[in-house]
Amino acid sequence: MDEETKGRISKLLSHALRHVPDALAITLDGSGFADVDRVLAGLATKGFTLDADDLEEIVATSDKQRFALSPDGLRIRANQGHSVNVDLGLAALAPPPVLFHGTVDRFLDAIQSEGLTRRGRTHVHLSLDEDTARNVAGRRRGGIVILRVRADEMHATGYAFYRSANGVWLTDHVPPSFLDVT
Ligand code: HQG
Repeated sequence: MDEETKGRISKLLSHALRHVPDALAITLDGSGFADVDRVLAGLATKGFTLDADDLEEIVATSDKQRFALSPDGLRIRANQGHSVNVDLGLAALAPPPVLFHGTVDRFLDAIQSEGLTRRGRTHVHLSLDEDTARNVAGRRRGGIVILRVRADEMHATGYAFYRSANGVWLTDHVPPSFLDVT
């Protein structure tokens, strides 16, 4: 399978497993998993004929490790990024002292007044390093702004943090008092 095809399938999977399961005629269980057989059938209706081994390869080679298979290989889910309400079962963890969030200048006034909000996803997404944050912001139009999140102070104040299976840090809300523009 060529890289372009893999990329297109990966986009369809992200969309269905994070936001619109109906797009592939699949259902997600409470922890976000869909049956691999149903996912393959859904992809076939979009013109992508692949088998479970091909899907496993897409999961294994995904640049951001966006997906995970269940240990028995029969189910698949997105590791993060959901807007549909799923419980990924992540344990609350102490975060590193500082995390980063990449955004663009047109959002800055709103962020400085209300903080980082979930904006339709189940969590605010934070990056471990500045380069990753810059890449996230780079997908948007506008001047890139990198925000530094004083995660250790937030955690000490009682805010919960989670780390997804692909290393994205998640929290519910970052109030403006814990943010610095770099
Ligand atoms: C902004 C990638 C106005 C926020 C990465 C962002 C990530 C506000 C946008 C994943 C705001 C939300 C998520 C406020 C936040 N007022 N704007 N109060 N608070 N914003 O896409 O973090 O490549 O939901 O700065 O790995 O950009 O898809 O979040 O610009 O984990 O696998 O509102 O996307 O993953 O945008 O990116 P998103 P995000 P994938």
